[in-house]
Amino acid sequence: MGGRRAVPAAGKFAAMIEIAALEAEGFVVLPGLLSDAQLAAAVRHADSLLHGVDWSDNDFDGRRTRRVYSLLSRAGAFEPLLTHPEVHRLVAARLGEAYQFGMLFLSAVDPGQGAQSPHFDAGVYPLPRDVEAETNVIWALDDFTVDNGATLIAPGSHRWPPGRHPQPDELVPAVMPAGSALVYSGRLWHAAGHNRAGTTRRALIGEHVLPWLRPADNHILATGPDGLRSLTPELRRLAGVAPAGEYLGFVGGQDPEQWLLSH
Ligand SMILES: O=C(O)CCC(=O)C(=O)O
Repeated sequence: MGGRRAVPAAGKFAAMIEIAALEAEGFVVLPGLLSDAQLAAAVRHADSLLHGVDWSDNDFDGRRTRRVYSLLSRAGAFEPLLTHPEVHRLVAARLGEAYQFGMLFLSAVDPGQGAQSPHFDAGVYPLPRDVEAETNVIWALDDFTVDNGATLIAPGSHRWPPGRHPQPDELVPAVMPAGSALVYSGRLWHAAGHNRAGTTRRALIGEHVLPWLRPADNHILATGPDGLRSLTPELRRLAGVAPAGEYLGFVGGQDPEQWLLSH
């Protein structure tokens, strides 16, 4: 009995440390969150989505990088990643209980892709730097190594003032095994690293943003009413169907969830 009671207490303590690290450093790595079966299924799903996809046509996304957006109608084996309770516990600790997906995409950084320009994801919003508008996750579908372009992060940079950019020696690679999650503040400066290896580095990247902001991806339009109806209530909420407040996000004067299920 005593041993059984110790496990949740230890788990709660570990969770508090992760939240404190996320607040203090702007990121936390959750190693090996996925089971072997979940990871293998996610990798298979990634490969099926990437089939026939061309490299991106711009420098930021990466001209040796393949990306797939609008994933919600084909979440498939990504669903356990998109709804992982360990990730959402951290996101809720930073954003509160109500939030939605922002940009959501699969990224395959192929050999020879140079490093991305450093940026912070919440830079798309004209908000003061000290507002935590997003808490995001990068799921490693392959081992993230120094050679294959592990995400470069500038620890503590979520607290930097406007206009302060990272110097090259302030960026460190977030090395982690496949199946791990890098959870980070939308204010943290980071970039995809240079892939000098001979293999592709795949990642599933999900932003979570405050419910009253316009998300980077228009999930409602991309998924459509039928697609939304076929999602679980949790994914529907994350798609942005849930109202952001009493008079924010209703449709036809109704709660959008009820509207969707009655039309
Ligand atoms: O692939 C990565 O490591 C990060 C990509 C990224 O930050 C982005 O494209 O916004």
